[in-house]
Amino acid sequence: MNAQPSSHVDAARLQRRHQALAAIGATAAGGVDRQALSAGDAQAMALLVQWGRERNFTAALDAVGNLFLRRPGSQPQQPAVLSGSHLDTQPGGGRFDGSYGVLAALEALEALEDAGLPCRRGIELVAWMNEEGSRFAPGMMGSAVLSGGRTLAETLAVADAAGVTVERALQQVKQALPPLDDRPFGTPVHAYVEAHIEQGPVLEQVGIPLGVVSGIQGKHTFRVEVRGEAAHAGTAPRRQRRDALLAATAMVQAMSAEFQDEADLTKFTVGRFTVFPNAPSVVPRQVSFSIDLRHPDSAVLRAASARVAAICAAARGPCEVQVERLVAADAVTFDAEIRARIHTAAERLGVTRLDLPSLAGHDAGLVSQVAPSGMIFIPCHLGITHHEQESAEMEHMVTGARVLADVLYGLAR
Ligand code: HGY
Ligand code: MN
Ligand code: MN
Repeated sequence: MNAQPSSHVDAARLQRRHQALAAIGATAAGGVDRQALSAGDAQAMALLVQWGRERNFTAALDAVGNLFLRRPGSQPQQPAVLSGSHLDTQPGGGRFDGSYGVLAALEALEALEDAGLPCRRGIELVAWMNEEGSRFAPGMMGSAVLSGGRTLAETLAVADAAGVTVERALQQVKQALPPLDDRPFGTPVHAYVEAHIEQGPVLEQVGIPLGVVSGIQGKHTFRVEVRGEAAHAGTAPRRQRRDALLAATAMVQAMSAEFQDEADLTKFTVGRFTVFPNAPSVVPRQVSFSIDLRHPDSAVLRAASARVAAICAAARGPCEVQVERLVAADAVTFDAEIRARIHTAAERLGVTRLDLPSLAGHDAGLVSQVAPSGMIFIPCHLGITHHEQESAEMEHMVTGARVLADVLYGLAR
C-alpha cells in the first residue's frame, strides 16, 4: 500500500494544541467563551498563524475574516483542497465544537509534512469567520460570503448588541494579527472536508468511532420585533395596555404548539428574548426575539417557515409585530464521491463507521454550493454540546484526524 499521512498523525501534538486552544477564553466551568471577532477569537487566530508559520504554511485572510493556512502544492494553478471549521464559540460553549475540525485539519497538514508527501494541489486549512452567530447574527457568515450566499457589504454592516459592526471588530482582530496575505473571493476550491464532533448521541450509543455525514438538515432563522407601549405597572388599566411581553409569549406558545410533530423532527427554538425597558414596574413596550427552526426535509421546513409570520400576527393582540427572516438554508446532501472517499480511507485504516445526517448546522453546508463537500463526525459524550460540559475522547479525535489526513491526501496528491 502507498504511504499515507495517517501514520504520521501525532496524538500528543493534537492534544497539546487542543489544550492550548481551549485555554483561550476558558470558562470556570471547563468550557470556552470565544465569540466571533472577540479578543479571544483574535488570539486563537494568531496562535493558528504561529503554528502554521512553524511549518512554513502561508497564512492569508479574506475580506470577511476567514483565515487560511496553505500547504502549497507542486501545481499552484490547480484549485486547492480545503479543510477546517471554526474557532468561535457560543457564549458558554465547549472545547470541541469548531476547534476540533480546525485542529484535525492542522494535524493532517503536519502529518503530510512529517511523512514528506508532496501533493499536486495545495491544501488549505480554513477557520471560518463567525460560524456560531451568537455575537453577530446570523451565523456562518464567513462561509456564506465565500460561497456567494451573502454580500460582503451587508455582512460587514451587521452590528452586535453593543453596536460594534463586523467591519470594526474585524479591524481590531487584524491589529492583533501579524500582516497576512489577502485571499481573494472567487478563488476556486477543488473540494472541502470538515471534521466535527457529532453534537448528538448516536455514535457513542452504537459504539462506532466515525460518522460519514450524509447531509445537514435545513435551518431557517428569524428576528421578531413586537411593539406595544410602555405604561405604569400600578396605574395602567388592563384594557388599555399594549404589553409587548404578553404578546410575544403568546406568539412563542402558539408556534411551539403548532410546530410539534409526533416524530420530533421539527425543531423550534427561541434562544434569545430581549425585553425593553426591562424594568419591574413598567409594562414592556418592546420585545425582540429570535427563532431557530429546523427540519431534515426542506419542503416541510419551508411550509413551517411560511407560517411563522401569520402565527405571530394572529397572536399579537393589541401590539404590532414585524417578522424578518435572516436565514433560509435548505437541507443539504453531501457529495457522493467525498463520502465514498471517507469510507475508503476509513476502511483502509480498519475504522468502523456509520452514515448519519447532521442535525446541527455547519459551514460545509454552504461550501457545498461551490465545491464538492463532505464531513467526518467523531463521537461526543451524551451529545452534550453548546454547553461547557461538551467532551470527546482523545482516541476518537486521533481517529478522525487520521481518516481526514488520508482523505485530504487522496484529493490533493
Ligand atoms: O447552529 C448550529 O447548528 C451550529 O452549531 N452553528
Ligand atoms: Mn460547529
Ligand atoms: Mn456550534
